[in-house]
Amino acid sequence: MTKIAVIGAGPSGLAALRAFQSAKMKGAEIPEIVCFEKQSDWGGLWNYTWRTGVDENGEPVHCSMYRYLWTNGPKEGLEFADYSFEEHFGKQIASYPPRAVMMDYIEGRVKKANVRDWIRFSTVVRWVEYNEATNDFTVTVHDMVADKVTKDRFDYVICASGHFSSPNVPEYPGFDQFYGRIVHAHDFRDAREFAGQDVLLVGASYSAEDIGSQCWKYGAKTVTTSYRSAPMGFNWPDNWEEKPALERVEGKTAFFKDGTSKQVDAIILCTGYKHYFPFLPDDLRLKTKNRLATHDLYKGVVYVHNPKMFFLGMQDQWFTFNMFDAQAWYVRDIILGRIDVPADKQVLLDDVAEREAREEASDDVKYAIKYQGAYVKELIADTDYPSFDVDGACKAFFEWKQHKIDDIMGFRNNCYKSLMTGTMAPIHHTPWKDALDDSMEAYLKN
Ligand code: FAD
Ligand code: NA7
Repeated sequence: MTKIAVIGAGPSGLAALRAFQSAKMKGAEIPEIVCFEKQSDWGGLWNYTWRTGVDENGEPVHCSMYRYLWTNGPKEGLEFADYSFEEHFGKQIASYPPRAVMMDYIEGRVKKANVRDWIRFSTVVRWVEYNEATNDFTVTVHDMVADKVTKDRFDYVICASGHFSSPNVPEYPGFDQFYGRIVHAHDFRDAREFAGQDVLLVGASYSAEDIGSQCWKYGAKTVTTSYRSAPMGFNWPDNWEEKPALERVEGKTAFFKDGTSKQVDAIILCTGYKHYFPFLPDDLRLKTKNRLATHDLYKGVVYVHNPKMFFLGMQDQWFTFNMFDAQAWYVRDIILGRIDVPADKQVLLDDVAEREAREEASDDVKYAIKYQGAYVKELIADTDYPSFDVDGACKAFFEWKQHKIDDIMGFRNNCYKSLMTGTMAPIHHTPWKDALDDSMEAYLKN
């Protein structure tokens, strides 16, 4: 029997399990699937832990999420096409759910699909090897509970190990002498730690914006963000300042490229993440930047140097859950023999080159959103994943972008219409900046 190894039970890996389970429900014969997950539970980044550094097994902690995290885009853009928020919660809910609400939603679909038994939890994938002679893979895993290392053979490998977990950590002159805490966003957990402090965040993307906003909301004295390329440029609160690139620190003083300086108590490096696959050898390891057209992936999922190896969710993300689904359904159909991958490697390489060139044709944000929307549509068209109004999702993203420009501390007070059920989300009962309780119970009181 054909065997498939899935690496990771985050939203992408779970999408793969759900894709096969849905084919089985419709009468298809499906391969044997074994999903390896190094954490003791599913949900990937959404599975919050207070831990930083290493986990209970001495493995790098996967979680990069923090307390009080609410989705940074409207939930209507990420909703599963086969499992709506309304189906899960029994009613429509507001548009920017906190992490715990999202985790419940992610779990709801896979509990319903009954695929938990397919997953081996607390099991770290240590190494994957391609066997030329037998055209299959040997996967070496470490079961942390039994403390046993075992090897098994698989016909296909689907890598869904995420790419926002291994921090990119630059060093600046003076860091080794700084009189305070220096932490990467990956290890940031509770904004209350910085209450009353002058906080400096290095970086100008989602983490800097949202962690800065958390610090502001939970009582930081001032927030300073420093950009390398371009400022975020929002209309920040009075105690928030944007500075150009950090150059060095001395004691508690941070010096910036424009010659200015500022006393800060703590530095949070919001400098992004690395695609990091310590379990993959040179011939299978994806090497790509965080971009919309990943390098070396035909249709964004098939590894061009070995088309029996797949990657899910490796793109930079406007679309998330429903894009991972589109990818998972597409990969499933390749494995089930419903979709052909061209045998000529040059065709695969040309596909990648075309995607890269098209991405690079414009750096306009709307273009990028439409680009990824077109990708989602392209994949969905070839499978039985329920089609949905992808253009409507793009429109929601455009509105979200405008809401942020209008009011960066208030954009989460807006609501959107579900593209899956057509129902309008209610306005949340409390403005985001005043809603200090991020529990599911508090959020669902609408
Ligand atoms: P992950 O969620 O990273 O899951 C990968 C899984 O693989 C993990 O469970 C991990 O333990 C497992 N794994 C890794 N290595 C191994 C190994 N060697 N062996 C076994 N298992 C392994 N998206 C949104 O849609 N909305 C948001 O608001 C949002 N906010 C975010 C906030 C932060 C701080 C971050 C970092 C990301 C955010 N995202 C958000 C994007 C996020 O990438 C996706 O929502 C989603 O979690 C990606 O799913 P994934 O399965 O691809 O990866
Ligand atoms: P991103 O979106 O990859 O952004 C990384 C930011 O860090 C970006 O502004 C970079 O600036 C900056 N950066 C990277 N390296 C450096 C160095 N060496 N010095 C200064 N600045 C640097 O990562 P995020 O963590 O913000 O977001 C990742 C995901 O988490 C995202 O999908 C969200 O949903 C949550 P650049 O623009 O390259 O000059």
